Amino acid sequence: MYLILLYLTTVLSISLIYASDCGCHLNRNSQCSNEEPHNKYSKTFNEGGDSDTKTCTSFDKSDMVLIEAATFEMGTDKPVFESDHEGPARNVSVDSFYLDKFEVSNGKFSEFVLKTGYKTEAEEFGDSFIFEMLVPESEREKYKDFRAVQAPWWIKMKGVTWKHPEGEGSTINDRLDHPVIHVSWTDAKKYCEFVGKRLPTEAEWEMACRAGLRQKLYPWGNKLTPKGEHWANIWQGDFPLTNTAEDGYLSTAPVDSFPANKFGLHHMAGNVWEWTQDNWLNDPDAKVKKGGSYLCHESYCWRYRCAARSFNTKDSSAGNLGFRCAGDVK
Ligand SMILES: *[C@@H]1O[C@H](CO)[C@@H](O)[C@H](O)[C@H]1NC(C)=O
Ligand SMILES: [Ca+2]
Ligand SMILES: [Ca+2]
Repeated sequence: MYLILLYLTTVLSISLIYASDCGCHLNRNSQCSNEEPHNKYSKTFNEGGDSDTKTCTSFDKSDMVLIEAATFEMGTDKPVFESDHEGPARNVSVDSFYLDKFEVSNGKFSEFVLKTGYKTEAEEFGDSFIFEMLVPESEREKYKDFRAVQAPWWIKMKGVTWKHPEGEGSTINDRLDHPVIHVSWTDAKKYCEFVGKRLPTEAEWEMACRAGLRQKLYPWGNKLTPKGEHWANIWQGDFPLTNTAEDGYLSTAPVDSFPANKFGLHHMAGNVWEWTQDNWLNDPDAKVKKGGSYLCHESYCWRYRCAARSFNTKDSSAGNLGFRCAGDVK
């Protein structure tokens, strides 16, 4: 799937040239810069920096957990997808950091857009990738030839944005507590910087996913459905034909639903993929994403494991890809 996304979004991609600037300046709630936030309400927010993330410490820590510095075993010696470089298992040390308990919701992203006038990359491009089953019935015929070549269940649909996840006729009004989707890595980074935070590194994300457990598949252990219950929003049934939605959700679920892991974090596995700060194999235009999504099934995309990893180009967006933010302790 990601190869196709990569291909198509590369074809689509335009390069936005960003002036060097610190996102922290743009955080009206933060004390991390003494400088006047010169363009905090203006449309020029879009042109603000793409520089290295500056650290801030005065962000809102409610709905975040403090994760203590630790050494943990990252990756696995039993990789499911060799080409994803899931292995080998190795000890990695991570400093203390804060992490959002939840994926960033539509509601939170709306506040950000209201304050900044930020326009996402999907809004600039005019389209985004959507899973075929979620294309409104009335639009299916029109979009039948807009399929991704090797992953025909992905449709590149016009007018699909974070605000209109299934195109122009759709809204997020009834799912403000669901994760924001159709956001690129750059969009995610801008959001986190605006609230005085940053994207987590892959190591931070994976340590948080494992929540102190050693070499377990999932954020809670090795059993996918403990006591027969669904602990992650993924795909049940026969991918990509039938999703029984036995876990209650065909698409995204509220960010605070399903059990949290031991660190109090929701949806580290499933719901939506989450962007991390890291480059994929040293390619600065491709970024690591973690956790799998509501479209993942063991038969096809068994990537709702803590060790699993994948990537997209940083300007890609899709209906199953979101993010959460991290913050520095000092
Ligand atoms: C990580 O460190 C622990 C404790 O020193 C050790 O038992 C374990 O074998 C190490 N794991 C790897 C993969 O090197
Ligand atoms: Ca589901
Ligand atoms: Ca997730």
